[in-house]
Amino acid sequence: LTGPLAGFTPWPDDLAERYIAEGYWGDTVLGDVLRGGDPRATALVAGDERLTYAELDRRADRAAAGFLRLGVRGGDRVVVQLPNTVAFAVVFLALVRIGAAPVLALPAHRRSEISYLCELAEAVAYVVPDVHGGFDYRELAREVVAATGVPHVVVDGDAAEFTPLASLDAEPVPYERPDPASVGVFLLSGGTTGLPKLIPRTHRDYVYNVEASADVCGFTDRTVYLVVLPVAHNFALACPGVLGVWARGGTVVLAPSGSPDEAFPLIERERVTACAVVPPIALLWLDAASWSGEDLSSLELLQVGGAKLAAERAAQVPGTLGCKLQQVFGMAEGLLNYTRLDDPAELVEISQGRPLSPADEIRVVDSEGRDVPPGEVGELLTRGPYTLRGYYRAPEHNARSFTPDGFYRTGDLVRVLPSGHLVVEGREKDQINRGGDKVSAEELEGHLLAHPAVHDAAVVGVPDPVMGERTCAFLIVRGEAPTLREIKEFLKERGVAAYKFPDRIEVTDAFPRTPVGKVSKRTLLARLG
Ligand code: J2J
Repeated sequence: LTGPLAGFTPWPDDLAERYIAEGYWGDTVLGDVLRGGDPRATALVAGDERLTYAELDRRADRAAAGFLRLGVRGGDRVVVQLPNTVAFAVVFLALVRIGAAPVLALPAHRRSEISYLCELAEAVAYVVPDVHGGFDYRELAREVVAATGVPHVVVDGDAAEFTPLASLDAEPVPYERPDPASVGVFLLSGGTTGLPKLIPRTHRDYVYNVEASADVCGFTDRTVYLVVLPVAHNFALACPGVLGVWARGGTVVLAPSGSPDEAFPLIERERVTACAVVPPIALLWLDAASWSGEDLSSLELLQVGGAKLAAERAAQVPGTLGCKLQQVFGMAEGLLNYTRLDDPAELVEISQGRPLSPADEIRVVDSEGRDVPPGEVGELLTRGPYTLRGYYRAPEHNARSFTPDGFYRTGDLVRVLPSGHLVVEGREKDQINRGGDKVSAEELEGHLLAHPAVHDAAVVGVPDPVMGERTCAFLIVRGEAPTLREIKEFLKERGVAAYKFPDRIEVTDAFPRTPVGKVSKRTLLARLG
């Protein structure tokens, strides 16, 4: 295969036919999701800006014309690194409408991640804010252009030498509607390898993901959804997220962060009904609710996912925040598990939900790939109408990440309750889940090994009451040991996103090994006591 579909692994024909015949996949494309909304209703609130459905629709069509004029075409990839702003909404919709796939980077990513994404995706453009969170993205863009030669940089705000996003606001032109079977958007994988992976999501599988999620979560045109996680993350974007709200005609309110002093006033002012958070934010909210003066009574649903929420804390949510809790165990690769709105309280507290779709196939297997007896812990494998069949342009990694019959190996250890709900019991993959942010141990070890004083490195997740886990790097050094501060400075220089920095380093003489000679991270972790 060449062209836009090269590197994308399609579903086998027989399954694709079944997903169509059974109504999971339709003809709707991502750019259509908000077309059903009442044109006068509010689609988006961000700061002082409020856009109706008609206004957002028009802004998207105008930007689509601007991107076409810039030379962006259907089938192209564009790396989008925008925070929770109107620009994200407009750029995302514009690109998916013309069939150019946004590659959704997080605001925290830096030169190392962005350069790699631009190269892997052969991006024709890179979209950034001017300055956000005290960081100048135009400087990052200069480095990325120097490293990759990405042809266009589009800047929301003061563009300096680059293309202002405002200049793409053009008279709408007709454009070709993308094929629903084509890749609509690329999401980033949490990653377990040296380099991040891209997840191709087709229009039809992602639209199904959005629609089915909106149904399970009871979203309607009355829904007012607060975005506190990065909108570029699958959870906040599509589970049901921003796209799910638009599909039902509700209102999206963008918050800059999940901090109670920013989120709570917005909940009160906009009468927010639903929100998705990671466990550390849920814990902050549980603490802050008792002393904050804001009226949170509009809140009906708090979705918590990305990392495991302790059952004791889960049990406090309804009483303390006055809303329903929904646990969400999801992944950008596809499979979503939700507790249901009418599940008994106990299931909502102790489980991470059950699969979204009747067509989701689940297996729980031992290390030899055999199904474990019902109720026992094993690795979760899955395939279904919205779970990827391969990472983008990663044949070797795909050979390991999927079974021969197309099940995705999640690397998560789960057990299945009689009700079909899953309980996440741990992880087999070499990844740290730092409050929902995923850090690939191998990727971080690779960066650490580049430090002149580091002879060898092994990265582990250390249990933490707030973050779930924090990152500890065990180092074997030559000469004088670097300090944590020096290591962070070094990683910053290398252009690594700050959430991947170790929280702690431990210098050691040798790594314990498993019988097959791999570094025993379990033993390393146990050394911390
Ligand atoms: C334990 N581990 C969890 C949970 C995710 C909704 C919600 C989350 C994500 C997400 C997402 C967990 N308990 N409740 O995309 O749409 C860990 C698992 C999983 C990995 C996926 C969504 N919820 N996890 O977190 O792609 O290890 O997606 O495989 O970032 O997060 O990470 P990510």
